[in-house]
Amino acid sequence: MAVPRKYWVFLEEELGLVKTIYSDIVDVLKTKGSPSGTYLPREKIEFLRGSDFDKLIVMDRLKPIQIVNLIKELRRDVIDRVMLILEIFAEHAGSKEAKMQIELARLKYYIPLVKEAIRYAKIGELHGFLGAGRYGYEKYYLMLKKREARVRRELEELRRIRGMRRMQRLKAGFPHVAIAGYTCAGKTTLFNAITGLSMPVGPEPFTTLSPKSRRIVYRDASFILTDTVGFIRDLPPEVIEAFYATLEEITTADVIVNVVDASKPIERIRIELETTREILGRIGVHSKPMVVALNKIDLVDDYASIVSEVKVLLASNETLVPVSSVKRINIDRLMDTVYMLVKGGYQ
Ligand SMILES: Nc1nc2c(ncn2[C@@H]2O[C@H](COP(=O)(O)OP(=O)(O)OP(=O)(O)O)[C@@H](O)[C@H]2O)c(=O)[nH]1
Ligand SMILES: [Mg+2]
Repeated sequence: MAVPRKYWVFLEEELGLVKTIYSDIVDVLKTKGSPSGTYLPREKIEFLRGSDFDKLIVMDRLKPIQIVNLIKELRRDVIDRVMLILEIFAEHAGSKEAKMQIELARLKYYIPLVKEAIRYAKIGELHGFLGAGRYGYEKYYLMLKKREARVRRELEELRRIRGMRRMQRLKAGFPHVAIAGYTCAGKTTLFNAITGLSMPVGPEPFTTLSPKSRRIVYRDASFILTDTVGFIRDLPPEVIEAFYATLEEITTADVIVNVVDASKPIERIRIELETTREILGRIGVHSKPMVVALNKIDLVDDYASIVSEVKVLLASNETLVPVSSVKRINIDRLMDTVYMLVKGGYQ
């Protein structure tokens, strides 16, 4: 695994991503990360050539030419951070829609790679590359393009159905509350605590890929609560595009509950808040009423100081409620805040 300088401070999180799929990490190579044709400097490549490993994972977004060059140089499998995230998503995709969303994201990322491979006339040099097998890259490329068009059409259809369901909910007059936030913050645990359901939760990233909605009655308000897919730093645009139908559940929400993990250092909390805001901005969500659910408060020793530190990070449309979804601390207070915001928008 090669980690560029910009991610050294996030080494734990990056390792966590890799370990979700690959349990046996032989070595962690720190590198500057360069725009050169092979991304890694010559001496690192020489070092890797003589090392014993099956696959190199570069925790950066590489250009297609860089991936192809690395595969050629090392004669081993090479994937980058985007491909890794797509693998994790693929592993966790349960619903048909999630599977197709992942496939589209993968196709969008792989097609330029195959195109690059075609430019290498000597195809035999790219050993086992992208499973092209006996087809040859030209045929493979055409097949991928066709498949992309088909998946896109099918997803459009699913998106239309999802949109219709959403319209029905709107017509029925139910406001919509979406639970969003960084991956592993505890969104599904909170969703379960509120709804009484037991959707899968877990310490590994991207446990939830299909949004789940449930009608909630709280005091005299009825609203639809939706759990959504988690965010991460540098989430590839291909993933955002492929998951747009899912993320639309957030764009059409009246209120957003942004779940934040209070047990992380304040600098990480700041980055996660920013990441969530940035991704929300990218899908067109700006200054909606938002409750910041500062979750996992049961793990925090100095409750008062973490709350005051997070408070200063908030924007004017954001209200803070410290909670523990596991220990069910302050869930009522969170619901009261959501209730007020929902009522505020619907009177
Ligand atoms: N101690 C503690 N652990 C929590 C709390 N809420 C969630 N967790 C744990 O945090 C981990 C992630 O929880 P999830 O609910 O799966 O998180 P998520 O945000 O839905 O994650 P993704 O769907 O993967 O994006 C799990 O191991 C939970 O048990 C909490 O309030 N306190
Ligand atoms: Mg989840």
